[in-house]
Amino acid sequence: MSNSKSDKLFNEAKCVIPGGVNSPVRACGSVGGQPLFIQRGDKAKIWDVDGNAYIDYVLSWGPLILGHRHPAVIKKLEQILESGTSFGAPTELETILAQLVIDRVPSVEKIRMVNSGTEATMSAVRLARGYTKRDVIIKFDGCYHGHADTLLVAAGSGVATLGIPGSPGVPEKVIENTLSLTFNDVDEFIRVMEKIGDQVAGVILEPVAGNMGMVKPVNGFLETLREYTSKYGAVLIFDEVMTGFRVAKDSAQGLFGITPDLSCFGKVIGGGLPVGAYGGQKDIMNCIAPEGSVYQAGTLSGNPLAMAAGIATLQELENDEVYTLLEAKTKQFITGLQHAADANNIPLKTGHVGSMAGFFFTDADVSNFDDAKKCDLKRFAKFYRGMLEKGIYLAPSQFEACFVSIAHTNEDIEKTITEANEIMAGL
Ligand code: HOZ
Repeated sequence: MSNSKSDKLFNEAKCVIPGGVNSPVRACGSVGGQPLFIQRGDKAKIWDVDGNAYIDYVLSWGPLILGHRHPAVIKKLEQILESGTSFGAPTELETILAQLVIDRVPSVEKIRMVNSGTEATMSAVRLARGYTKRDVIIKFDGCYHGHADTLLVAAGSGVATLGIPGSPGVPEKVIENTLSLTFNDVDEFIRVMEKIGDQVAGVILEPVAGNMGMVKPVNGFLETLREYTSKYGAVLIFDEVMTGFRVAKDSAQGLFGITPDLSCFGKVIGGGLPVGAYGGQKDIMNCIAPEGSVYQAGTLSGNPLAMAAGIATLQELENDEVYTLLEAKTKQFITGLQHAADANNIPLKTGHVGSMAGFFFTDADVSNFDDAKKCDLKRFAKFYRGMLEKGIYLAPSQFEACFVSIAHTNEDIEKTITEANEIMAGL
């Protein structure tokens, strides 16, 4: 039992917060540790309450693509703070952020701001159902779309980390219209669509899965989803909460050249403040109240501080060179990890898309949730703990992705690889 301030704060938190955390993976249960309580962050580093520094590859689970406390974000926040924190009435900031998204992502003609990725996907599913007047939603095993009842089926992220199939409290009746298929299984998808395609309201997926670890779409998978949803009049929903403005300036849909009907965003578009959004073609988006009758609302939706952080972040990402730089840094990080594993005869599969990366302790290819579950989770936990001791902060679950920011320096990444080499040697 350590005497660290983090452990003391965790024990206090457990008395008043379930599990001591406000989101389950943070409890670090699956990697056999206790959470660090964080005091501050700057650029690519965070410091815990005991004064230890860590190079951060979690970046608040993705939003901080510019690193911690980027001057442009802080300046914009300070400027907006002068005028107030929330009005529950429209401000120009909402239109500015909406326009920034629309300018970059051609499939989005109109967009509605909400407060989290969960709200975005939940609302997009409702919209797809309202628009098509159908009920069935198809998702994919290991994709996580937040914790709304309809989508909490064979989900990744925390649910996968805890090893539970779903959640008590989600009535069977509520999910009887949710079908979860195998990610990257083109034939299975075609078979299902040919059978029930005319009942399907929407097909939702993470175009690059990031909540079963990082898993890329195989050639033809996204194309087939597009073809068959169009054929049967179902709405194709890309959950770009994680990939949006991270894997490319025009997000995963731009990178892979697929145009979804609806897209969900979060993380990067909030620049570290709580934001979600869903958008798409005008004829679908116009079904939302008050223009249409599909209802969705929120007291803090479009909050000025959140809009400001998002605007500052997207403006910093305007230049294409930023993405080239992010990609180069991420490649350096992930190939370094691969070399460290190879040098120590540790089977490891690594990959990255833009500045989103992932690794699995296995010698087999990982293309779906079943593959991800078969990887060596014990080895992951040992690696995670070793890296943490060396000052490298990774997500405390194999079923999450790693993120790199523009603030990660060559020295940060070199240090990470050196430490990885040492830890791999002892695995
Ligand atoms: N499970 C989410 C990321 N994939 C959020 C985790 C957290 O915020 O603790």
